[in-house]
Amino acid sequence: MHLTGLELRRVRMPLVAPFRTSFGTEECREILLVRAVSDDTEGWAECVALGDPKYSSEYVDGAQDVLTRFLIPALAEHRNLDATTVGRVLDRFAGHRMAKAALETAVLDAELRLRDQSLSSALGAERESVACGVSVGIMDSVAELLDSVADHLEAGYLRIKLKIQPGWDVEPVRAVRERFGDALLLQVDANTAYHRSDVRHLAELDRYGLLLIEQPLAEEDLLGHAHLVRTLTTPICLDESITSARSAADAIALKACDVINIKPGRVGGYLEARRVHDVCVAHGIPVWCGGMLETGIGRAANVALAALPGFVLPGDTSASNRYYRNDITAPFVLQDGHLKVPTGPGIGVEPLKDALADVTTATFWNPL
Ligand code: OSB
Ligand code: MG
Repeated sequence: MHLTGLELRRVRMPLVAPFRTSFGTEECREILLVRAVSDDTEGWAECVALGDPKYSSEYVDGAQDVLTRFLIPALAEHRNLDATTVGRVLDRFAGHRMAKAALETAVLDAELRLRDQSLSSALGAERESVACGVSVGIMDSVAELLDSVADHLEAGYLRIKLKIQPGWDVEPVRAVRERFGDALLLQVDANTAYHRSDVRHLAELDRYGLLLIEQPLAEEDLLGHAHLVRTLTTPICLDESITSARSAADAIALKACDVINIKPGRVGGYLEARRVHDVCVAHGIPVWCGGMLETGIGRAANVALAALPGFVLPGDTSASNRYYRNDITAPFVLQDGHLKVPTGPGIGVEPLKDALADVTTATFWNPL
């Protein structure tokens, strides 16, 4: 495929409610979109980097900078581009996986549209819909949290994930269990907020029958997580620590996790995300699809990935209205706790022209 250029587009979208985690509060999503343009078609992707380098070292202005100065110019040397070639060309640059993922995915979307193939079928998906959970932020009070969880269960979500941090962990978990009962699928996510010295405190969560504890310790602390796996009865899930199929294989070999959260942006794209999935399936490690508060563009691709057979737990693939009043694609709507996997070519959705224009703050055209 001959690409004529790549457009970088900045959009700004207010969340329906502030989303608080152990690393900060997100009120408005600053997003970078990539559009790959060829003579015959175009492809879209969403870069999942957040505004600040707190969840990971990447941040949206940094992603835009590395794309503009290094990653896109590197593609200009190549006449004939497909997603696999993009991945190989970008490999010579260290890190910046979220920026690389966006570029590769935009090209992949365009390539699949030319072939008239859906992303879900290209990845080897087997399901027509995916089971959805919801990630519930830290709140000012337990009463407020219980109201929020009740609303999400009313909407049909099949699993609840509570964000936790020191001072907001055992008490909210206990209260949610007490109010909603033992049958509720419940898990927690610490986003690295704890230390090895907190092991005995974390073990207090064992009595609440959680599906898993996500990323309690630092990104680099595989041995600390391995100690937790041996010490706690609750399964340990890694998010931030898993940056590639190789790091997934290492974490599994070190017995540093029982479950893995796969986020395509974090591992450098959907092709690598499938390799992480395959490694996990080969080792009997259950996986689920994480989220980064995506618009419909990123969500469409995540839902396709979540339809692969190894995704045996409900994902953070919530409906559009959990995040945004007006999504930039046709909204993803929850049906019996599930989202439908798009079946059209590529990611299967396109931005709505007016909705996109309303939230766009800048566009940059990079000819190839
Ligand atoms: O750790 O999974 C996380 C959102 C932003 C950054 C990191 C995380 C999250 C979420 C929300 O938990 C997932 C979503 O609903 O998109
Ligand atoms: Mg997480």
